[in-house]
Amino acid sequence: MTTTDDAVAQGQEHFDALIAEDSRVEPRDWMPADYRKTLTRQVSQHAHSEIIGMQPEANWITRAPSLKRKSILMAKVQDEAGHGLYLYSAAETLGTPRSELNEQLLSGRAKYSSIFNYPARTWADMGAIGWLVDGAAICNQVPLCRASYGPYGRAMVRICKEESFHQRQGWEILYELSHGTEAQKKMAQEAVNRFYGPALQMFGPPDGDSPNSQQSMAWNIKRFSNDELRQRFVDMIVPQAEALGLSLPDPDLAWNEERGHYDYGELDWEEFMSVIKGRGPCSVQRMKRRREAHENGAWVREAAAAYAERQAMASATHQNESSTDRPRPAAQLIGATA
Ligand code: FAQ
Repeated sequence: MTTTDDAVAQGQEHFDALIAEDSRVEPRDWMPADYRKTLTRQVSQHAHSEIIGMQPEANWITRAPSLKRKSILMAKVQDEAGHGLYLYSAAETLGTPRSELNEQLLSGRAKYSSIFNYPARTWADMGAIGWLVDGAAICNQVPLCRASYGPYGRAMVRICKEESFHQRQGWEILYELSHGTEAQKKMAQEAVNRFYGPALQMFGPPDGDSPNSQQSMAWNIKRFSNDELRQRFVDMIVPQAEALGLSLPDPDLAWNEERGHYDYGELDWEEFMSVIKGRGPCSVQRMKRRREAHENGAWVREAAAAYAERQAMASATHQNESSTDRPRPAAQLIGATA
C-alpha cells in the first residue's frame, strides 16, 4: 500500500465514523469525492433557487397595495438574496469557486427549483408563495439543519428562522384576502389553485424516481425521503387551508384513518419533468433576467475586486514596514487606506 492509499483509507475510516455517530463533516475533513459532488450539487442548486426565487416576488414590490406591504415584501426578497449568499459560501467551502457555480446556472447546466418557473399573476400570489412555497421550503429545510456537512447545516438554521417569518407573512396576506370581499376571496382561491401542485412538486420526484435520495440519506445529508416530506407538508396545510377558509384543488384529498395521514392525488410529473428541463412557463424569462442582472452587476464585482486588491497591497506594505521597524507614516498609524 502506498502512502496515498494509507491516507485515503484513514480518511475514509474517519469519515465513516463521523457519519455513523451522526457528527458533522467539516471542510478540512477528508470526504469521498461523491459526497463532495452531491453536496456541491444540492447546495449550489439550493443557492440558485434562492436567487432566482427573488424574481416572482420582486416583480410585485412596486405594485404591493400599501407602503407597509411594500416594505415587508422588500425585506423578504432581500432575505432570499441573503440565503443565496450563505449557501454559495457553504458550497464554496467544498472547493468550487462561486464564479464557476454561477456559470453553471447561467449556462443552464445547473438546476434551480421548479417552483420559480411559474408566473406570479396577482397580489394573492404573494400570499400563496409565502404560505405554500415558503411553507414547503421550511418542511424540506428544517431537517437539513441537521445535514452532516457543517457549513450547510449551520446556514440552514438561520435560513429556516427567516423562512418561518416569510410563511407567516404569506398566510396573513391570504387570510386578509380570504376574509375580504368576494373578489378578494376569489383571487386568493385562484392563487392557491395555481400554486398547490407546483408547491408539492418542490419536494422532488416520487421516491421511486429519485436517483439521489438513498445515498444522500445514507450520508445524513437528507434525513427524510421526498415523499415523506411531501406527506408531512400535506398533513400540515390541510388544517391551515380550513382556517383560511380556502380549499385545496385536489378531489382525492381525504383523511386516511388507517395511515394517520391525508391521502392526496397523483401530481402531474410529466409537467414537472418538463419544467426542470427548462420548459416551464417562465423558464426563459427567469434565465434572461438573471443573465442581465449578472451583466449589469459587472462593475460592482470589478470595483470590489479592485478594492480588495488595494487593501491587500496596503496590508502587505504595512507588514513589510513593520518588520523593518521603521517609523510608519501617520496615515498608516490611523488606518487610512486612501
Ligand atoms: N426543482 O434525486 P432527486 C425556497 C432534480 S428554496 C428542480 O430527488 P435530490 C426558498 C434534482 O436536483 C427551494 N429540480 O434529487 C424560497 C435532481 O437533478 P440533478 C429550493 C429538482 O437532490 C421561497 C433530479 O431532480 N430548495 O423555496 C426538483 O436528492 C420563496 C432528481 O431528484 C432546495 O433546494 C425541483 N423541485 O432531492 C426562495 C432544498 N426536485 O441535480 C424564494 C435543498 C428534484 O441530479 C421565494 N434541496 N429536482 O440533475 C433538496 O432538499 C433536494 O435537492 C431536493 C431534491 C429535495 C430538492
